[in-house]
Amino acid sequence: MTAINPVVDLSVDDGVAVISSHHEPVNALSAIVRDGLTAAFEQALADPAVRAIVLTCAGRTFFAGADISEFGKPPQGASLHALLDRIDRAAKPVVAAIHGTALGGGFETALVCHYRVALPSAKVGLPEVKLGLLPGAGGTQRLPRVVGAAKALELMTSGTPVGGKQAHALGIIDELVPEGADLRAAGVAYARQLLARGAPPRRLREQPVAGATPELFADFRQRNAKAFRGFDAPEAIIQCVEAAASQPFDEGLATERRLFQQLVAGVQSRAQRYVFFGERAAAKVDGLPPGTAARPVKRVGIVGAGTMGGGIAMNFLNRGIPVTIVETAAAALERGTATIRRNYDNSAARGRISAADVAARMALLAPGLELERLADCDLVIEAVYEDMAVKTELFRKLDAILRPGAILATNTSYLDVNQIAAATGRPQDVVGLHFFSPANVMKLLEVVRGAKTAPEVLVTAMTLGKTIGKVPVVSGVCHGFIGNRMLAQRRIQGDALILEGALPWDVDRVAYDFGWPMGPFQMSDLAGLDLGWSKEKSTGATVRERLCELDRRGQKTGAGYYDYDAKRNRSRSALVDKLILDFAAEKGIQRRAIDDREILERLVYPMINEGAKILAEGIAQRASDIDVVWINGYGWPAYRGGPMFYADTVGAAEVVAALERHAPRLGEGFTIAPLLREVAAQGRRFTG
Ligand code: T1G
Repeated sequence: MTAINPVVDLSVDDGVAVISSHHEPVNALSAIVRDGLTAAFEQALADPAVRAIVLTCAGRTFFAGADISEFGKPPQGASLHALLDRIDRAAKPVVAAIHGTALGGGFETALVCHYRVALPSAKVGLPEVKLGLLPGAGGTQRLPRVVGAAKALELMTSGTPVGGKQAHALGIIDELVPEGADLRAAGVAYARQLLARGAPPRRLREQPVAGATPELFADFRQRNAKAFRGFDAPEAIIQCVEAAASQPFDEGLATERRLFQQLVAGVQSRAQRYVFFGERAAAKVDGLPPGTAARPVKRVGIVGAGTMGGGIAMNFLNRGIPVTIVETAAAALERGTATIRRNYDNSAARGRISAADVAARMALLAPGLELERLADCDLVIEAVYEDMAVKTELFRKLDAILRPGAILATNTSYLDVNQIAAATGRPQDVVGLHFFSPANVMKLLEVVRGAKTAPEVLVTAMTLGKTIGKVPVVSGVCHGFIGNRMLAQRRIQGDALILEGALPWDVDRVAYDFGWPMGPFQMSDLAGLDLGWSKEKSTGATVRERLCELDRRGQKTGAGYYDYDAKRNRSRSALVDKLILDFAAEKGIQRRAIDDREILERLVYPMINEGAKILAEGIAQRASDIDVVWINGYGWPAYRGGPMFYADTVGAAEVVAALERHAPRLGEGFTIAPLLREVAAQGRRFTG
């Protein structure tokens, strides 16, 4: 074994060379790896004793892609393109031996190798689209030549990897190596078989692209128009596959490179790369003693089997963690468990899970009517009615029932977690776990750190959040935590704008065009206008109250700010437009023409301002946490990076200037955050 450099080794044994990379943590194709591989291949290809080469990686995974942290910086080290071209044209067969996650440039490296073997547990994929990029090392030209145009389009525009077995079935992997077997040895054995039968290097560049018809591309664009809306990368990928089908291989490669360069230099990819690292940074909790260990969580308890409680329970059942769910009334309990069952049956009907999975998950669910059933739980999450008295009473009871060391969590979306914790004798074991509806789908989990929450309780919450497939983000205690506190600013401005001269349709159109899946008024109709509203206490003080009094409570009543047909398609309501004009007149508001720019600035900039306050107060650990919250919990378009990244895109000075311009209309008590002024004055950025 020769160490070519600190991260790449080369060994030769009886005619077969093994080139192996060991670059923690994921064998990213960083400059040092490319340098090592380039030198190793030169050596192996020049060595007459070598007749075949195996490329493999040590550690937890085959190459997980290009080194994302190198993008946007001056190029260093050997070129990946030159290396891959060298492997492609090699006169000796090269076998890739794959385990873990061969992604992006890592999978492209495997595709340029002439043969591929893998463990069934391996995953291969091209997730570049999630970084606002396209596979820029030949993937858009080689993958269609293996799986056909249609499948290649699907894999590259979704960015979703496929498992070893499916990759084998698709013809990507030539041989599956039994799980647990020595992959390196299996790779060498496969190379020897190739030599034994005199198999030549097999180059994908020589294969045709199957199934590439103009209809396919037109249909694909049309079918995905909604999903791809606003993103630049998907269209570029489609153009690359079209080039793969219509141009000679090297011209297709040139098309790929040109489009890649455009994307990598653009703000969208910069935003989405920032989000990639932001999501990883969010997992890190500042100020914890090093080596703080998580407590084991073998059984979870849920109090409340309503929409949130049921959704929360599914997250744990999906991961094989037993759940005891408790309700006060049998009917509510039956309704809750039936909803969970129905959700699973729907997933099975769509082929997402099997009937056996449904049975296994339901078998882990233990419904109950007494809190005492929770005594053996390691973690209990309450999802009961949002009322402080109800929550503190419940925590007092749980405190008496649960064993020492158990964690008590509240799913409140805005109440004071410290006050809830103070209702127990163990505030150090209390934490907020704020899930987002639908809780079994939404990725975001706000982990609310109370004043007395113990370090290991926080670590347990963060670790568990990742285990159940969430993006956990730490928030301090304040009204509405990070997300809802900023959302309130957008709601205030939306409500003001429709009185001053705009209408819900206009505000929602601007928000939609900005990239949100829907605007604030359509979202309110979806959530229900009567959240927190009571008929008895209603006084018609707001447009929203008046709509509820008219039984226009949102989609669920077929009418809210908009009218809805049976298919829930929305349309403008002349009645609502008139109600708003009358309401404004009643309040003596002189309506005026409001342009889209003002609407957008007043929806977004007060949120950024609130984000700056949240940062200054230490409620959020870092600006990227705020952005990760908004992208994973509130539909902020990923290609805009999040509110704080967007502030840096338009410039903090521009945000301050616009807020000063709109100040007379931003409402009483609105103040510009000192941190925002400071960042603007110093020409700094929030997001580094
Ligand atoms: N580059 C740089 N750092 C990376 C990295 C990468 N490709 N992948 C992971 N890391 C870091 C990550 O920041 C974290 O660091 C640590 O590794 C562990 O990651 C030319 C253009 C592989 C499935 O998009 O999806 O190739 O926080 O916490 O949950 O066409 O990482 O510890 O300091 O995520 O076990 C394409 C990205 C690149 C794959 C492992 N590749 N990575 O997940 O660990 S673009 C990707 C992942 C490209 C070519 C193009 C995941 C993972 P730290 P982790 P994990």
